Amino acid sequence: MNLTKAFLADLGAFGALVPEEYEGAGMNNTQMARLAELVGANDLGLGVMMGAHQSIGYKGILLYGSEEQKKKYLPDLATGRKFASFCLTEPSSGSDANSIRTRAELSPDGKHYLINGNKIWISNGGFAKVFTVFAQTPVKQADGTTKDKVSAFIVERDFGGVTSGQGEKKMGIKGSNTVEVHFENVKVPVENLLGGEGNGFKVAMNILNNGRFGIPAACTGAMKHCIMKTVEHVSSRTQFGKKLMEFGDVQEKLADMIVRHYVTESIVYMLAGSMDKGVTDYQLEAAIGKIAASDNAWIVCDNAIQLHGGMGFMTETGLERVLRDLRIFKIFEGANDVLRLFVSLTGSQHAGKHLQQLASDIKAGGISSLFGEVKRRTK
Ligand code: MYA
Repeated sequence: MNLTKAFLADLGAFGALVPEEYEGAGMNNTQMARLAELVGANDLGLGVMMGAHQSIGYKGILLYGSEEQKKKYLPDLATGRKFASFCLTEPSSGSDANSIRTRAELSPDGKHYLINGNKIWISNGGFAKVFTVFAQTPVKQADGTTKDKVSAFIVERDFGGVTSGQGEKKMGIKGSNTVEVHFENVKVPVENLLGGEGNGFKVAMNILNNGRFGIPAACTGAMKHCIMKTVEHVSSRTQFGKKLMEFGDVQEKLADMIVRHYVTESIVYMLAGSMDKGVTDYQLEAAIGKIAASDNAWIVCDNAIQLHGGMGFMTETGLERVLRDLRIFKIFEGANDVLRLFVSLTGSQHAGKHLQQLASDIKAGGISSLFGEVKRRTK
């Protein structure tokens, strides 16, 4: 792993999106998607390690960091001299990200926060030196009361009080390190607040939105790998006197795999391309892409195993590992079930706001507003 890290660091693969002025590779999202695709085709566990570092681990610094924060942290992170982790999930807070219990209390002199809490399933958490940590902070409201709100912090292991648990035993992505991370009276300077006090939930959501195209890109690579292996197999294996590829059922399965790959690849590059063009409202597309990619990749890999027959079940063929690695992609970075709800609720929220406006227009302007709306919709 150390050799691989050094090789990838040399290529600039740990700082794909980081501008060159901070020692990054200065790629755009489309180029980063290509990188994720290549990595995903070869080793999804390595992809998770790279993604946890740059797609979410230090993405907050890139998106919300002050100039000082960027200068201080990005060069070490972009070059792989240091690694980063994203610390949101807790024992009692997975999909319900807003309910975290980790707390950050401001010191009486206002110079630092004291962070206490426990995070679980943290990718890279065993060796990361820099953590993006989400914690509840008491925030003064306009009416003078105080309310707990999530804030984001850049925490260094060297601040003291940061400990990591043993590597978790997992079904797949075994090459990626997954641990608990504990914060005990960690003294964090106020300068390390990220994105402003009380804005942490939005910071977390936007980091996730922004990094989410990495999963479809990695899944696209994995699907391509499965398809290529399957094509090789069905065009060389003979049964009942015919090549497997001559059987209609085999052709049908292969066509379905290719369709799923093409659809996912198209979503990846439409999303990454829109982001490169400066589109900022991509949260729905990112969620849809993540759902579609992880579901499609699972089906494609399963079909690849099926078309390989007994060989597909053998470790030596390498597909069972891809299937095990892919399973987590339906769960992490937003469980598909929750993201489906997010897609449908965001859609209805938009319609709801529009209808609310119409209702107040009718109250103010009478029934003619309703006729106007009916006419507009009929058109
Ligand atoms: S990291 C952990 C991942 N965790 C999650 O993804 C948590 C999932 N939960 C959520 O996303 C939220 O809690 C949900 C909302 C969506 C359930 N964008 O009342 P609300 C706004 C922008 O609906 P809740 C990991 O797994 C909303 O509009 N805004 O909230 C590691 C509202 O705003 P306003 C959003 O019911 C994986 C406000 O927030 C979004 O509490 C390693 C409250 O909304 C959004 N998305 O919950 C990955 N959602 O108040 C490695 C909500 O203004 C990958 N809001 O109306 C590797 C890939 C390979 C890469 C290879 C690279 C080389």
